[in-house]
Parts: sequence; C-alpha cells; structure tokens
Amino acid sequence: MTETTPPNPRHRLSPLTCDAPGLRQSIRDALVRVVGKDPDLATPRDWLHAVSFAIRERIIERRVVTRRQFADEDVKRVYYLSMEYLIGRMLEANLRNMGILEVTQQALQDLGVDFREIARLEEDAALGNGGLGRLAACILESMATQGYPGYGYGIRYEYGMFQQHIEHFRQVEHPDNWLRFGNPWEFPRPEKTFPVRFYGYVVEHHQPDGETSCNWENGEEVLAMAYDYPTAGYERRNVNNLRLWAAKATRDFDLRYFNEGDYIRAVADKNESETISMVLYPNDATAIGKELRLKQEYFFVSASLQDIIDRHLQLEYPIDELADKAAIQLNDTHPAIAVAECMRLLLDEHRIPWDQAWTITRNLFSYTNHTLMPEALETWPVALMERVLPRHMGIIYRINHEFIEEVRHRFPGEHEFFRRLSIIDEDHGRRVRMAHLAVIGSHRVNGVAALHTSLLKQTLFADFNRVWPERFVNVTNGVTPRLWMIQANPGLTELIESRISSDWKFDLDRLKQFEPYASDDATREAFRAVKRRNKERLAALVHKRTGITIRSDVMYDVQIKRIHEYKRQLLKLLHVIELYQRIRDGEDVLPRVVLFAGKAAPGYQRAKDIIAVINEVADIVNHDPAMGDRLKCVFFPNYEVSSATIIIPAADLSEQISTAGFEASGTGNMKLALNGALTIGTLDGANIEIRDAVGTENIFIFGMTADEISAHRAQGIPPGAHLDSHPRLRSMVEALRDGFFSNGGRHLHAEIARYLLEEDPFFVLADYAAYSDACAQADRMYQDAEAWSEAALLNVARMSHFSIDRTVREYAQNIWNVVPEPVLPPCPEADTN
Ligand code: RUG
Repeated sequence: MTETTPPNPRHRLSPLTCDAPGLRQSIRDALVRVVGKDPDLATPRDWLHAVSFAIRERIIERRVVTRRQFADEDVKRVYYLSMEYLIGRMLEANLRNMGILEVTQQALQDLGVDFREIARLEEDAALGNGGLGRLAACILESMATQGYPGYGYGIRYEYGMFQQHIEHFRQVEHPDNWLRFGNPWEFPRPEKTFPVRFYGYVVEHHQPDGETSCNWENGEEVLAMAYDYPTAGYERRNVNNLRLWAAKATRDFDLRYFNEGDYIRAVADKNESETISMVLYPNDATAIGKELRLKQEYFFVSASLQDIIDRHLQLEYPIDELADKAAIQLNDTHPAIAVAECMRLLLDEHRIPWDQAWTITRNLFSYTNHTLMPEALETWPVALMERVLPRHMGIIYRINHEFIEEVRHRFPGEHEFFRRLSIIDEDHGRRVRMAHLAVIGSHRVNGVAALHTSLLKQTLFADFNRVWPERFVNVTNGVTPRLWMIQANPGLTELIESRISSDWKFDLDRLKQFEPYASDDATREAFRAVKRRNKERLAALVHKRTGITIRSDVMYDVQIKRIHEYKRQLLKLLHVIELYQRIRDGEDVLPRVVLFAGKAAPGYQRAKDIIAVINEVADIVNHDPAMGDRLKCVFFPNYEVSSATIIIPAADLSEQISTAGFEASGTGNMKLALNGALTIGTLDGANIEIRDAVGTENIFIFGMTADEISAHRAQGIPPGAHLDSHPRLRSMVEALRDGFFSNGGRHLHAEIARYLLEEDPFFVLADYAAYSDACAQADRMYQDAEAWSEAALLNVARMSHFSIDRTVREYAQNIWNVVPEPVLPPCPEADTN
C-alpha cells in the first residue's frame, strides 16, 4: 500500500464536513439554491442533481489541495492524450472513491430519498467506443489512487457514443445527448481558452544563422475552451483532473460577418466551428479518414499542448526542461499529430532551434499501439494534410528527411527498407502514416499484451524494431478493481472481505491470500449464493430491457464487446444453433442463457447484419416450446459501462473467442475473470496471460494459434471444407442458409451463410469443431458445482496481475520516469485541527 504523509499546512482548506448532518444540509441547500426547487416538489432527477452538486463542492476542494501539493513538490507530470474516455456514471464512483458513499446514502435516506433510484437516472458519460476509451478512464482513476500527478486531456463531445435501439431485430442508432440535463461534474474554465488554427499558408523567413523561421498565417481559428472533470482516487483524497476541450467560435471571426451585416452567416459559421467537438466518431478499430476527424484530432492536441507548455512556464521552469518535467502518452495514433504540433510550438512560438526541439519532443512523447489491423491504422492523404495543417506537413517532411538520413547512414543501400520506414506512404496515393510519425517521435512504444507486443515487433513495426529495438516495450492492460469489483460486485467484495484483510483494494496482489478459500466448502457455497443474487439482478434488468424472462439457476454464458467479425460473435451464434438443434433432437443439454451485447459501428454493414441475425435466431429459440426453458438467447441492447457492471458479476462463462492474432489485449476478459467467470477463449491478446495466471485447468482454451492462423491462411483452404469437421456443422449452416431462423430477413441469413462458406476471413468454420469441444468441456465442469466454484474462485484470487494499478506502475517506471507523490490521508477532517 502507498504511504500517507502528514498534511502540509499550505494544503489546508476548511473542508466541508462529510458527516450525515453536514451532507444533508448541503444536499437540501443545493436543491434550493442551485437546482432551484422546493424540496416538496423535487423530482428524483432534481435530487440527483442536488446530491451531485453537494459532492462536487467536496471533490473540488480535494482537487485544489492535490494541485497545491503537486505545485509545491516540484513534481514531474504525466499527460494522457486520448480521443476517448468511457467513464460511465460518475456519482457512485466519486462517492465510493471519496470514501463517503455510505454516509451520503444515509443523508439521502434521512431526506426520504432512495439513493439507488436516483443514481439510476444519471446518464453514462460514453465519450468512447469500447476498450480503448475505458482503459483511458481506468488509467486516470488509478493515477489518482496511487498519487501520480496525472492529467487526462480529451474532447468534450456534445454527443457521445450513440444509443443503440433494437427495432425489428436491427440496430438503430439514436443520438446520445448526454448533456441535455446539464452536468454537475464539470467545471467550465472560460479563462482556459486557446486558439487553434486550420488551413492558411506558411511564410518562411530566412535567418542570418542559416535557419528558417516560419509563420503560419491566415486560415480559420477556432477556440478550445476547457471543461474540468475532477477524478477522485480511491479513499486517498487525491483528486486529479481530466480536461476536455469544447470548440467555440472566435470573437474576431463572428465580428467579421457582424460588421458586414450578415447576422445569419455569422451564426451559421459559428455553429460550423463548434461542430468540431459535436460528436464522437462511433468507429472502433477502423480509421475514418474524414476531414472533420483530422480537425478533431488536431484541435484537442493543439489546445492540450498549449496548456501543458503554459503550465510549465507558469511554474517558472525553463522551456528546454519540458521533457524533464512532463511525460506525454499518446493513446493510439489518434493524437499522433502532437509530435508535429509540439515541434511547431517549440520552433515557431518559443524559438528553440530544430535539434534541441527534436530532442525535447522525443523525450516527451511515448505511444501506445492498440491494434495490428491495417484498417485501423490511420493515414491521411498528403494533399489533405497540406491544406488543413500546412505548417505541420512541412515539419513532418523535415522529421522524415532527417530520420531517413539517419537510417541511410546506418543501413546503407537498403532502399526498400527506407521506403517501408518512411512517414510518407508513396504506394497508396501519398499518405501520411500516423503510426510512423508516432514511433519516430516517441522514446517508447508499447503494445498492450505480451502477444500483441511481440507481434508488433515481428510484423507492423518489424522495420522500426530493427532500427531501435530498445524502443518497444510491453505494458499489459489492466482494469480498476474499484469499479469492476467493489462497485459492480458488492456480494463478492463482502465475501472476500470476510476472509482476508481489505488491503487488496489498493494492492490487488493481496488477493492471492484468498486462494486457499477456493477449496473451502463454505466459501464455495457463499460464492454460489452471490452469483445467484447477481443473476437475479441481471435477469430483472434483461426483463425490463427486452421483455425476455430468463432463469437464474442456469449457466450464464456471455459475449459482451463491440460487434466485429474478428471477435466472432458468429462462432457463438453457431453454437446456439447447435444447442437448439440438439434439444430439438431430444438430447439432454445443459440449460443455459446465452447473452450477447455490443454496438456495431453505424457504417459497418456486416456487423449490423450480425446483430440482426442474432436477434432473429434468438426470437425463434426463445419462442420454441421444445426448448422448455433450457436455452434462452438474449441480445442485450445499448451495452454501456453501467450495464456492464450488472452483466459481468452474473456471468459464469466469458466468451473471448477472437481469431488469434487480432485482439490486441481485451479488458472484458479481465473484468469477467476477476468476477469469477471462467474464460472460454483462443490464445489471443491477454487471454494467454490470463491462462498463465489462473492455470490451464481453470480456463477453456481452444482453436488455432496466431501462427496456425497465418499458416492456414497461406494454405488457402476453402472454408466449406470444414463442414464435416463437426457432425452438425453442415446442418447448422444449411439451416441458416435456408432461412430456418429468418423472420423476414431470409436474404440476410442466406448471405451470412454464403459469407461463412465462401469467405470466412476470420476462420469461424475452421475453429468451430474445437470451439464446440471446449464448450462441451465447460458444460461438463459446470455440472460439478464444487469443481466449477473452485475454478471460479481461483480465477478471482489469481487476477492480481490484471489490476490497472500494476499497469500504471509499469508505465510510470519504464516509460514516464515518474514517481508517485505521497498520497493525502483518507480522512477529510484530518487536516482541519
Ligand atoms: O481492440 C483493442 C482491444 O483489444 C484492447 O484491449 C483495447 C485497449 O487496449 O483497445 C482496443 N482498440 C483498438 N480500440 N481501438 C483500437 C484501434 O484504434
């Protein structure tokens, strides 16, 4: 556990009390004075806002103290640049981390308000697509918990991830207007506003010393205005900051048209500038290639870097010490333009010579890669970049030139090698490869699981690995136990707490002490009781959302993640069809609920078709009396953080069945195993490390390895050749093809069957027999309740490696070179005397 220190007198405030009477008073005051409601007339949402405003006052106090501490201690700061933060609801997480959840619940109860009822009304802050955005949120929470001076930077999208409705079996997207009721957790900072320029041209001035200085002139300017979201560390009083930028039209810009008397044009143009932060692109693992996306990326990067440099200078540090006092992590290539922007600011605004600016930039940045998939790798047409960011294009040319000169010197004559390394891809109509810019401009590049990092070094970055082998490191992802265990699974948390001391909440390594209880009968029985209650909670939610009734005394088999071909929801769906046919044939099959959840990118037709087919198959299965309640198939709509906290604790079997070599890491696999679900999975991403941690006997591994997949692809075996590898596979695919499960979507089913038989790019049919065997193995173990519970408890106890706190410590030690600050003591009253 991290040490605490006595408070420095300068950090003292006169904190608001956090006892029940004090909170009660604050909540009532906020209801009247901030929300503007008479308590007699207040709605549940009014109470939600009142309690949020009361807690907001307390969280910001702690933020002020933390900021003063960092300023006094001369710390090195970490800046996390991410286009996405999948935060979820903030009230309960903030209360829990601040250590005042129970007392606030008490205060509300005294006021006649049910905490659970109002907490449910909070919108999920869904400013992210999936794993990448959720990882960013976990990293911020962990930095605050462990006392790292960490700041998140991103975009305050007006509209977050779309709301998924299922209409006539299909996904329909509805806008996520998450700010429509206001947001008590944000602090607008109009004084923190930076200009961001687009378009225009570059004017060069030749200096007497031979250097050329550049001015980027004209074009359009947009203002980036800061909104701060304090992020509380777990029971440690440290509160870090997430700063999100919103686009605002510049005043000058408005005035130009107002003066010309064109009021409508001025307002319309104002709206156009503000579209930059309007909406999150709902694509996961696919590059979008739209001009607006490039503008979003540059917009938040430029504002963040201007802010970072401003803070550095305000603290009176010399500009050339920037990389000693700050570390900047690029979350994927989305913020990679930061490398060129940092150079621009140092060269043009701070007049630092090129070589020195380049040394600072490289020492400052590091880059996390989250995918090997070619379609996810961002490249921008040179022509677009020259038009939108002309100065940056010039800088990128020079970075590239100097880099190629360096490698030419080290590897003379290897022209093909230089071409492959170049930032400019000359083969596909001249494009800027953002991953290359990120690698060249960073001192460390990391993958997010051991297999992923090793594949990165062998494939995508093999050439760079030859140039700078020391640059590539692995940092396996993790998840925060505060949200994904303590909040999501109070029953299991209580069970663990009744057996071992509570230190594990800060130091998941201590969870190992729980391991001996896996063989204790009473603990296993208690575990089953917890799981059962969690299933009842999920069954109620499923009924509310879908109208489907599910039993809570059967296996819950879940596949919850974005819908994508490589994640192979179709593999699970084929298994549902197999079970369906076997029950119809009179076989005795283990009763189960199969639950799918996840969104498809709106432009990704195949993924949307997969959702429709799942829903149509589910409809037939769920209405067939022959199933006799032995098989239910549910597509749970609008999967988001808050629903994940209900689904995950109820799961028995965790489907992690991507085609080996395609899932960089996965983090759902970690959350589910931590909650005592057994994984059925391929040797992909972090599944391999999960297997090593939990033991091969406590996980169901199947299917081709990444190497075998490559070899299989090379052999070019037609997918249909696998139909006889399993006794039922042919009839299952034929049932799909012939529209047995279709409900108006016959053509769609035939197309999915054709796709499997003729294309099957992710080897669903090739892996099916092995998958079906692994499912049967899982079923056999499940029938032995004691054996299953033991394996489940061993999964829980052996998940310490997958704590986000370990992940953050590895970044801190191996990449950022920062140390945690002593954390402030947990009791708010401790420094008031
Ligand atoms: O697909 C990956 C997951 O495997 C991974 O766990 C997660 C966090 O590292 O990132 C996901 N990801 C990758 N999201 N977007 C991308 C490509 O930009």
